[in-house]
Amino acid sequence: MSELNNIALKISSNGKGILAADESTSTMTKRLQSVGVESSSESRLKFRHTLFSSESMKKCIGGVILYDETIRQLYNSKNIPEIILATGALPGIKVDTGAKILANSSEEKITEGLDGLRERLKEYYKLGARFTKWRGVYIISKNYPSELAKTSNAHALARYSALAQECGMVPIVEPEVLMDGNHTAEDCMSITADVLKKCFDELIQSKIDLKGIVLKPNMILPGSNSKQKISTQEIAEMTLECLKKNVPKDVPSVAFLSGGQSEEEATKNLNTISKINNTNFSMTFSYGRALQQSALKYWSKNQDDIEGTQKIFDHRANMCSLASKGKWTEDIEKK
Ligand code: 5MM
Repeated sequence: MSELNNIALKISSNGKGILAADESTSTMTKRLQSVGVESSSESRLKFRHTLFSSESMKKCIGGVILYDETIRQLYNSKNIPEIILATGALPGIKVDTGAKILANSSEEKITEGLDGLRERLKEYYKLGARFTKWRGVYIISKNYPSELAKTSNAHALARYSALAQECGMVPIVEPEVLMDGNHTAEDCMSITADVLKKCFDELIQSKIDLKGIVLKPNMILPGSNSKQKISTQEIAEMTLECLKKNVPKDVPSVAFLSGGQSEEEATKNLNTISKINNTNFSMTFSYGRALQQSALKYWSKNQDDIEGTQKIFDHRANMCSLASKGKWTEDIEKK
C-alpha cells in the first residue's frame, strides 16, 4: 500500500472520521457571533483547543482539518499540529482560498487558491499537515449548476489534488452540491451524479492516484425548502446508488459533509448508509457543524467549563463513530 493510501485510510476508516474545524475567520466569526461570543484569535483557539484535547479524539477522530490561522497557533507553548498528533489523529489543512463569483455566471462560484499553491503546500507539510482539503460549491436552481461551473470546479479540484499528492499529502476532494433550494432528492441525485462524473474525469486526466484521495461529498437529500419528505432508507439508497455509479472503485473512502443537516439527522443518515453499504468504499463523516454545534452552544455560556464542553463533543463524536459502523441507535443517542 502506498503512503497516501495509508493516510487516507487512517483518517477515514475503522470507526474514525474527520473533524472539519477549517472554518475561515469570517465563517468562524459568524458561528461565534451567532452564540454571542466575540471572535478573536484567542477565542477561536480556546474553543478549538477544547475540542482537540477531548477524549474522543483518540477513538473517533482520524484527522482534523485546520485553517491557516490554527495550524500556526500555539497552546501552552505546544503547536496545534503536535497536540492533534499526540491524540493519534493526523493534522490536515484547508488550502483553497474560498469560493468567489464565477465570471460569466455570476450567481455561481468558483473556488480559488491555485496560484502559489505548490509553495504553500510545502510549508504546510513542514508544519505537520499530512492531508489537505479543497471545496467546490454548486447551487441547484432552474438554470444551475451550469456546465461552466461544473467543468471549472472539477478542473480546479484536479489541479489541486495533483499538487497535494506531489507534496506527499492526501487531497480531500469536496464537491458540495448545496442543500439550499426547493429541489427534490431526485434533482439532487442527478446533479450530484453529473458533478461527481465530471470531477473524476478531470482527476483521471490529471493522473491522480485515486487510492490516495478521500472523497467528501454531500448526501442525496431534498432541498432545505422542499416539501418532499423521504425516509432515511431512501436517502441512504439514493446516496449509495449515486456513489456506486459515479465514483471509481479505487477510491478508498467517502467522508460525508453534513451540509446544514442537524446533528442527529447527519448521524442517522450516515448510520443507514453504513448499514447498507453495498460499495467498496469505507463510509464515514467529515463534519463541521454536525460535530460542533451543541458543544459550541454550551461553551458560549460556559467558557471555563472545558470538561462539560468536551463531554458534549465526545458524545457527538461517539455517535458519529458508531454511525460510521452502522451501529448507532436512537436509544444510544438519548443515553
Ligand atoms: C467547517 O467549514 C468549512 C469551511 O467553510 P468556509 O471556508 O466557508 O469557512 C467547510 O468547508 C466544511 O469543511 C464543509 O462544508 C463541511 O462542513 P459541514 O458543516 O457541512 O459538515
